[in-house]
Amino acid sequence: MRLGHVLVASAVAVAGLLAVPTPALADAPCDGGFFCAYDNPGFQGELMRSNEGPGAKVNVADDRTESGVNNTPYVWVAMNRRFLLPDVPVGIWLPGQSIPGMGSFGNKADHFDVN
Ligand SMILES: [Ca+2]
Ligand SMILES: [Ca+2]
Repeated sequence: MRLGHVLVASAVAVAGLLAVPTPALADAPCDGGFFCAYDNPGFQGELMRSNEGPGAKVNVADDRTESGVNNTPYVWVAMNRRFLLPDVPVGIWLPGQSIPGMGSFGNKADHFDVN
């Protein structure tokens, strides 16, 4: 019985650790009206900031983006360039959305399409 309680408590603790909330926009280091891309998870190491609008293709250092903040009213799509194949999306940011880590899609984007 006692062991059961310990196991339940451990499971709850692990679940709490996994449920990492997206930081509030006010905490993200990206100015209002801009999209910012970062070299590392957690919005560290800014690679690019832009306030381009719909239709723009915004360049970023190849294969480095791992997090981003979208403080624009537009949709930003991270695109990976492929040899002899169409570009493929590796991340999408809705207006106002922050993504603290792209996981296995990180370190692939070569430019962003703004929609
Ligand atoms: Ca990186
Ligand atoms: Ca790439």
